Amino acid sequence: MPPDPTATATATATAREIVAGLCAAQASIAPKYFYDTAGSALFEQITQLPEYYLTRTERAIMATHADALALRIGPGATVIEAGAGNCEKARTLCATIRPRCFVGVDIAAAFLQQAVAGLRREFPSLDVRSVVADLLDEIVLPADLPSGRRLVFYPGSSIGNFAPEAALGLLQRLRRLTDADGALLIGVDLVKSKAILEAAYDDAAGVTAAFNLNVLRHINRLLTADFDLAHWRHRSFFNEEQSRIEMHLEARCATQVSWPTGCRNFRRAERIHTENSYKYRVADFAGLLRRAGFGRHVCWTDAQQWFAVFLAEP
Ligand code: AVI
Repeated sequence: MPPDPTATATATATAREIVAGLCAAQASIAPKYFYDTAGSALFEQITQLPEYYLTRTERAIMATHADALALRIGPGATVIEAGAGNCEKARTLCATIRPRCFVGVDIAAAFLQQAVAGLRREFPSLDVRSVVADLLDEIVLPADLPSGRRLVFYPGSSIGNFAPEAALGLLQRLRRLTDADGALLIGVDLVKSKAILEAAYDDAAGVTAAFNLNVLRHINRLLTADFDLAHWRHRSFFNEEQSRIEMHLEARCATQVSWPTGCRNFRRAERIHTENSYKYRVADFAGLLRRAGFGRHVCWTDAQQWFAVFLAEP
């Protein structure tokens, strides 16, 4: 079979983007490359770790305020989940607000198809759709979505993986998905003690370390590169000035990585920046929502004020 020109162009653009990151003075790998099959499974494990309070705290907040949410949204809405992943959180939300239609949006096509198929089986009367899209681009919804209220759902504090200006851009894109009387339901991790934050990103069982290191395996496949995982260690810390957890891979020794068109040498202790996870104060995130065009919101938090769920409306 002749090579598919679109797939070849995408692979070339991906390789170019990865090489640019590796060759920059401060080397970096974009966090989207964490999520190959192994990385997605490791992330699932992270969400169940005792140190990773985010997922269970968000779930508890949503359970506490389920009735208020159902009352505010009403039945028969269209739920649009950005970064739907395995649609696990959508299950609980759909059981709570009983929407007419669900649209899962994610960049990982195969994973998404599988997840929406599961949702269809569980909610046979729900009109379930899927849209394969990168949240960095404008999201184009199916033209034939039912009329009625739209609820855009962006859980898990994934907004924290964008720098504040990029987060604003994404919130503006999500605002464009809601219609005049639509709403956004979004989970946001809050600033808290350094010790709690740092433990959440460097757990005792080493799952976050395995998740971080796995990105090199994925890059080896995408770029036909030869990262030796034994030469790298997981590093993470809370950068208070920037209000973000930073994840890096640090060279244990002087090492070289090569790929078909080039190579880079790393000194011992040199780092590759792999992720930022911004932590917000409630007032600062509320300000971001206002700038994105959401004029009103309610904010629900847990008793410790570790995590916030905002329901924002234009
Ligand atoms: C997906 N995202 C919200 C996670 C976070 O907490 O920033 C990714 C993650 N990285 C390490 N642990 C979890």
